[in-house]
Amino acid sequence: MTKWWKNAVGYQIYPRSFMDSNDDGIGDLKGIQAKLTYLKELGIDFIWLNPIYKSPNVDNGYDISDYQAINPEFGTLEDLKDLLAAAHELGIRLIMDLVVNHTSDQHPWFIESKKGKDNPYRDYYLWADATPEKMPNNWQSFFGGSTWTYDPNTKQAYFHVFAKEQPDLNWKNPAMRENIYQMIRWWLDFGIDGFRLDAISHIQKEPWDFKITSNPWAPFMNVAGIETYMAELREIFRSYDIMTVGEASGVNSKTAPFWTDEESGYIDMIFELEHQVRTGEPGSETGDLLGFKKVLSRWQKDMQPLGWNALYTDNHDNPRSNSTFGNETRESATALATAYMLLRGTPFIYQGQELGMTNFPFESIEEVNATDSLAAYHDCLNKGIPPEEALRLITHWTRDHSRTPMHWTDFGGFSTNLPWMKINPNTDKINVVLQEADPFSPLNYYKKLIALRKSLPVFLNGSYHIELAKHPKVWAYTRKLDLEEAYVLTNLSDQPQSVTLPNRWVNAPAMILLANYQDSSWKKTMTLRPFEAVVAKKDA
Ligand code: ISL
Ligand code: CA
Repeated sequence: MTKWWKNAVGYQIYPRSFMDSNDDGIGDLKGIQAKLTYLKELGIDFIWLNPIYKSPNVDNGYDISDYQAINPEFGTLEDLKDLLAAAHELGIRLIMDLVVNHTSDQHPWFIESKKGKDNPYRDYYLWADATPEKMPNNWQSFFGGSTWTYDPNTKQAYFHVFAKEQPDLNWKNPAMRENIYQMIRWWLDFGIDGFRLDAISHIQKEPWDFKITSNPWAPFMNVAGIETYMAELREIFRSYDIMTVGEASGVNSKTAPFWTDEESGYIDMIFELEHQVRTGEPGSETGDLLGFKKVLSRWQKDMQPLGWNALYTDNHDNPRSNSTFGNETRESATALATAYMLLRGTPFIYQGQELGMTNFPFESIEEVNATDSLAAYHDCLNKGIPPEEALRLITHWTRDHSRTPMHWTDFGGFSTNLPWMKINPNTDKINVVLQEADPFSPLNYYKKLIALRKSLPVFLNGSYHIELAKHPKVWAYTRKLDLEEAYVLTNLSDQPQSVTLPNRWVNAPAMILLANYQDSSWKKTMTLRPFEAVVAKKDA
């Protein structure tokens, strides 16, 4: 039987920026509940919520101080129960972020751990002898600076791959693991439908004397030995009817089928992180569309038939794809959607992507929130870079672009109060109210695209073949299942592109199923207009 999540479309909600129900400028659980019918009409089958747990918010909820409590800014456990029930009522499932590579430094385990070398929680984290001048090794963290922070009380340093307020848990410790497993079961018994596993490929580390050669992240990226922990997690996951998607950088397209094999894999699907390929100088890079096509094609090929992909263009860690890969038009928003949503895998839509929301025009460092961007800004200043240039450099590709509030109306409609982050001024042109009324809006196109994806088995189970593989601007592919064949043709550039369609696409009559221009044709040779997308099927 086909697992429910294979034919499902997911929607990622960044709770802080989705909908505010109590006018404090911060999105919350009741706000999400109020918008469930919007998601239902879009065709969404499940929601992934970014972390809503108790947190000091150094990394916006990815620093958890209590796994089993809700951050009061978002509401209560009761509110979550209500949301879950209301979602289930509509046939929408809900998965939560599972952040177990690290906790907050305010988590009771770490507060205990810090107290002394013989504290029972000492080994819940990773400590090693150090001096203020000399850390145990020279590894660098993802957010900049050493992976170590010195603690003068015990003359040791603790390890963190992200911010210093996010100490890494020690997965070698069975007692720690048992606590984490209990927490996971508690949530699954609560009734949620699965997890997105945050930074899961980092839970195993190389020995501290490991020497970095080229890849600075090698010492904590999919390191051998992780299999033991993943297998233990699999045991828990397999005893529930849930879905799991892992953010697993370092698990490459060759090993990912093993991770996601339906019979023996650890998790159901993987978010690869390779396709966010950039081109250009720092501070003015754009997305590399050819790189995007190449990476995703390789994953499609390597993941069939055993593995399963999680498909996405946007998320809370990247700028808006309609700005980095597109040209901020409805055509680019819909062409990108067509290109990735008909691939083999489970598609995710990040809030606002369905409207073609764009990057934010940052004008001041006060508008920047992301921990890593702020650290990078201060780094620039320390290097003597003038503040204006530093702001340009760090806001060009900051993840804050995707974290501005959702555009419900021409003035935002997110909150009646000042929102925690500024609303993009183009909400007057890009918003739900306008797009619901416009039959050709990205929102209405997404609805058709989702319905199309679900209507034909070829999009669920069909194999993937790339066509016109060498074309620098056009991504064309076939999905094939028995006698059924679907063709996806997208011009991923802002210039017209001439193409000669492969013979197999034109030998038999074809029927256009969907297009983002109103008068698209299907001929052996044709010129695609900027960001034109056409989906057709063999008419047999
Ligand atoms: O491995 C990486 C780069 O090759 C990193 O991208 C890393 O896997 C990623 O940054 C992890 O992101 C997730 O965990 C972070 C959090 O800040 C992000 O928002 C989250 O998506 C720490 O919990
Ligand atoms: Ca609120």
